[in-house]
Amino acid sequence: METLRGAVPDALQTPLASAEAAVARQLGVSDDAALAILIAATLLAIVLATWAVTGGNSSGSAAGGRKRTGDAVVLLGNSGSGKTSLFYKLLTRHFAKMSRLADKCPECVTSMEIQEKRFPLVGANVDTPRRVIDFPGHARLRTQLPEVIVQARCLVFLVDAAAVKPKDIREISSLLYDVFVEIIRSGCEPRMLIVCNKCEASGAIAPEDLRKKLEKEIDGLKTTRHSIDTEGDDEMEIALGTEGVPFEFDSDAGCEVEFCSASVLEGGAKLDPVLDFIADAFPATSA
Ligand SMILES: Nc1nc2c(ncn2[C@@H]2O[C@H](COP(=O)(O)OP(=O)(O)OP(=O)(O)O)[C@@H](O)[C@H]2O)c(=O)[nH]1
Ligand SMILES: [Mg+2]
Repeated sequence: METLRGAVPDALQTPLASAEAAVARQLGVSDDAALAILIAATLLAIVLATWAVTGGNSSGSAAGGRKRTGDAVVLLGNSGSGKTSLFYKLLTRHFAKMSRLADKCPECVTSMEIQEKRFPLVGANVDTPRRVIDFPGHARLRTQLPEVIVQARCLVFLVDAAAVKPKDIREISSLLYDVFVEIIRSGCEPRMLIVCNKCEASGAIAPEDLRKKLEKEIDGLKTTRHSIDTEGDDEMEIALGTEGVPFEFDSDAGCEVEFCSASVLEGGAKLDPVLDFIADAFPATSA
């Protein structure tokens, strides 16, 4: 205890002695015990102050518990799900407001390049220019997924709701698996909307049914992906959820996931769930 007292700067010796005496008197303990109590209280105060500043988040989120996200709306999904159609729909809604263009989608073909533009997302009160990225579903671009995901404030993942045969569900789940692994690996926390697009088409799947099919398929992928990962030497293994416990979007995706139905083609009220989701990701006060 004498060594600890000696380590305290001269200027603080008098206040320390007074505090020690006060604690000893109040609690009826020895001077040494009073000093130990003072040290413990100081350390506790430092820990609580650090916890308050970091928002109690030990994973390193920014001050105040603010989540780490990028600034872009990223459109994801398998080939033919409607990303480029939505990209132009959002773009032409802006130009249509300026009476320059009709609100119509151009004829879309399989995209082979990432497309990016900054424009005001008219509707749903999102009038500030925002970056929108159309990330094609073609497998050739899959290696660029990590660098795009970290730029996302929100992810709009489109599914062709009229094409959900077992093979389609496998392909959608495989892409989603890659996306979730990347979200967990990078530590970013974008929100995700999975859109059952083409909802006006006959036989289009409902969001709840799609959720169940995808959860089952992704759960199966946990086993196959695990064995592939462990064969590679340099692959860092990321587990989705808990081994032996069925995969669930709510607890295992690494980000908040919502589902909805929409029709990019019909637009109007059938596009509102997507526009509302994007608007929610950019509250009025956000940069
Ligand atoms: N029926 C219907 N067709 C749609 C809808 N949205 C898009 N499509 C059509 O679906 C086809 C594919 O759309 P794209 O926007 O090119 O698909 P994509 O997701 O960009 O595909 P990739 O670039 O290959 O990744 C086009 O013929 C669109 O016109 C919709 O809501 N309903
Ligand atoms: Mg496209």
